[in-house]
Amino acid sequence: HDGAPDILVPDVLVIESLPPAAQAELERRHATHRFTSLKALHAVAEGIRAVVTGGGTGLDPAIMGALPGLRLIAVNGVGTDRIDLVEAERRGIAVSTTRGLLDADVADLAMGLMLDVMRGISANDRFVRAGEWLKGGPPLGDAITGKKLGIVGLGAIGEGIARRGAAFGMRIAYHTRREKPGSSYTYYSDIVALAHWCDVLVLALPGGPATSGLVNRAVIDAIGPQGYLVNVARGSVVDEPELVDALKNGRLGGAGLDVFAHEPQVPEALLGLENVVLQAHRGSATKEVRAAMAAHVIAALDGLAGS
Ligand code: 8YV
Repeated sequence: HDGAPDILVPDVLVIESLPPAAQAELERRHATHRFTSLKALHAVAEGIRAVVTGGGTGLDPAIMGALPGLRLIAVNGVGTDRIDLVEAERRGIAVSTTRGLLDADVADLAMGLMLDVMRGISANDRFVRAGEWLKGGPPLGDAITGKKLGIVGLGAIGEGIARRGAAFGMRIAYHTRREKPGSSYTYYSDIVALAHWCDVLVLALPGGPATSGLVNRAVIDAIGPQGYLVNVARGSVVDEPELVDALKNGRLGGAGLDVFAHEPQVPEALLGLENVVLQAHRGSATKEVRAAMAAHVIAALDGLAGS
């Protein structure tokens, strides 16, 4: 032993809620505390060995600093863009994620957002419910089959989106910092060139400083008034004021958005737009995947207890 405390049953600070059954299981196995304020945290800080946070929620560096015995950050997600990984490593804090568990469901939602915004499914639902059909037919949508799908980020989620798009008869191209060896899809080293080429641009890349604001006005204008943007990545990847302005002024054909710069706040100007589909960060939000993610989080905590 290096003199580190024996970690028998780690106290756990829960920042990201797990599904109720998983939360009950977590509380059965470990002493858990909910984060309410740094002041309240200080009362239990000494005993906290682990934190459960979310992919979208992150972990405030001040909290990391307030927990001298922290040994594990268990992310209920795959995005670590809001966790200071350098600081965690410096402090000897392990970071676990639910990598590999949510790829298919996020890719499914991306496909759903494409279908919805291009065919106007949600807009048409509102149209029928409002009795507008009695007065005449709704506007035509855009076909999916045969269209050009541009994907930014070709990790497991991006690959899943590409497979789904190909199954819908779409042509596929992608942009990443480096070309993916062996990929059968067309590579664009320049995101603006990909945006010019495609009919719909889907964002499936990590958040964080390296990608912040990557989808700027030039990219949005390259997609253009007949094109669509779908974002299942992070709100930070898009220049959100530019996106709102382009949607309001018809410089972008439409958007399917699952993530936003300041969740759960969504720009007011988007709420009334018929060519925008809005989701509350639902990428991994299925019963099956969230149960699997929670089981993974609890296993990581159990592993700490046994260490
Ligand atoms: C979160 C996400 O897991 O995985 C991620 O990084 O953004 C989401 O799937 C979810 O919001 C729970 O924190």
